[in-house]
Amino acid sequence: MNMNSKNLLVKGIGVAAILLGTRDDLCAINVTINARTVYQTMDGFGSSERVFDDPHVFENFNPTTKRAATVLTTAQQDAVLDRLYVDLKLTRVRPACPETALVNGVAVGIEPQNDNSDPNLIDWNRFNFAWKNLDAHIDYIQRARQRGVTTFFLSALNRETWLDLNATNAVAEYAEWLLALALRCDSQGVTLPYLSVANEPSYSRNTMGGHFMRDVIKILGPKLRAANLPTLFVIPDDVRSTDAAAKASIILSDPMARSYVGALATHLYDESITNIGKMKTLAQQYGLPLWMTEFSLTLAASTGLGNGAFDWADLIHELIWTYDVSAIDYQWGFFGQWESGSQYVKLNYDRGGTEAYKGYTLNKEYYVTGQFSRFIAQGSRRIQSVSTDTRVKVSAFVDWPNLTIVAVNNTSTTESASFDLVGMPALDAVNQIRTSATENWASLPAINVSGTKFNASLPAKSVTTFTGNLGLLKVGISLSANNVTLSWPVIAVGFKLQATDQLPSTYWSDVTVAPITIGDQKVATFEAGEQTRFFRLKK
Ligand SMILES: [Ca+2]
Repeated sequence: MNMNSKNLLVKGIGVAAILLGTRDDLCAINVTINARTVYQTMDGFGSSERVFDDPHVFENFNPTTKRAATVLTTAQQDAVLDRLYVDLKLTRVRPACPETALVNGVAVGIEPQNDNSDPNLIDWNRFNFAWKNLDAHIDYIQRARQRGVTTFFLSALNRETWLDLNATNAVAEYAEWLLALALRCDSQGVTLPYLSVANEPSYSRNTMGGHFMRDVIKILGPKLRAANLPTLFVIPDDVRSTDAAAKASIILSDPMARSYVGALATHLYDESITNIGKMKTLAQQYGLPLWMTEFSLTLAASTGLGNGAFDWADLIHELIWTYDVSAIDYQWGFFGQWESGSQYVKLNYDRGGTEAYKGYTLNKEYYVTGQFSRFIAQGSRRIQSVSTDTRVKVSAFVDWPNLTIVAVNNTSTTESASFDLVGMPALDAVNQIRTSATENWASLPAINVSGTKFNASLPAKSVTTFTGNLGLLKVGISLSANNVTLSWPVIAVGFKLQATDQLPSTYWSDVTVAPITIGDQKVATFEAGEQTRFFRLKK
């Protein structure tokens, strides 16, 4: 290097330093939150699940009990469930069930041999639902449901070894097997709202094609309804988006199969996450929610993503904001320390020694997820959020009267942002809760809102959640000529206009006039009658 270029280099550094020092003043990041534009309805956050005494959770085995060598008492299990479903407010469970294989030498088949040659006639004596075949998962769902879980679906890790997909009746036999599982759940008090035909049908364990899945749904859908079960299919729950989209296309292009589908789902392994765009296209085309049903930071490298907790926050943001994903399930809610990073709650034990349980650790991913899951209730609507700089990634949600704004800063510098709240009632202040390298769900001082704006500082590697209360939902009413016009904010999604002739009233009827949208208001206009009428908005 000659002297001239060295001088140039020094000058270059000097200029860069000046720019860094004043960057926040020169280019403040502006974020506009616009409640006039509404996107997907959020379905919640959850995880896959294995039961506490599954040997796989701890990668150990007690030959006497035939279960995991590490044992948690019921109270210790309850503490973990409380962290996941009470504190973190997860509302979804995805049991790794059924799993039909030899596990540590123990056959765990549910229908180890075909019950009979008639796929329309279940011989219950030939089925075994014991423990983690199914009944332990039903018990888990019940305990989770007591803590607020509403959404759960079985996803078959593999199928019975005797079932040859090319055999005559294979579709009907597989459908019968899934029906038996759904009926068993229902008989034990757990009616499945959803069911996945197979876990990762492009992976090696329960490989099957889109046509096979479509035909299973066409046989099983009517049988579920005949049994009075409302269960809808989650498809195709595949290992990666490209394969998921190919299989989902086959299923959805059949109108009868489509009518039994409740959600599209994919995992995010092996390829760039941008491929989930293919699933978003299908979700829009068929009017279905899109769920991301499994991902682990331990496999982030296969997608080109970083494996830090704030990379996970970035990914949650991307999925929700770019791809309109409405539900996000991490690989495990709890799991043994041997697979560190795959779980929200890490179960510690004396691995390789006594194998005794030693309490749990809440991973940073747990807290990062909580910045979303604790505030974005099921049924919340995402509203528009636009940041002038991708260093600050912001998503926003309304579940009237609650406004939630989640800001992710996954850079290595503190960023300042100015937020502008438009299309909604004025707020006095917003609360802020933050997780960073040194904070977990830290409650920070409220920030005053001036006019429609507030400013916030977002530390390096942090997720900040701002919450505000939009107040009472007010209905505007006006009379013009012979017409009555009622109006209310567009973001009060999920409310229905109802009317009655007298107060107090025990009978409110839905107003049948369909409202139109004008600006940020829903407006319903109808002819004024002779009688007095009272109106209300009801959720
Ligand atoms: Ca059978």
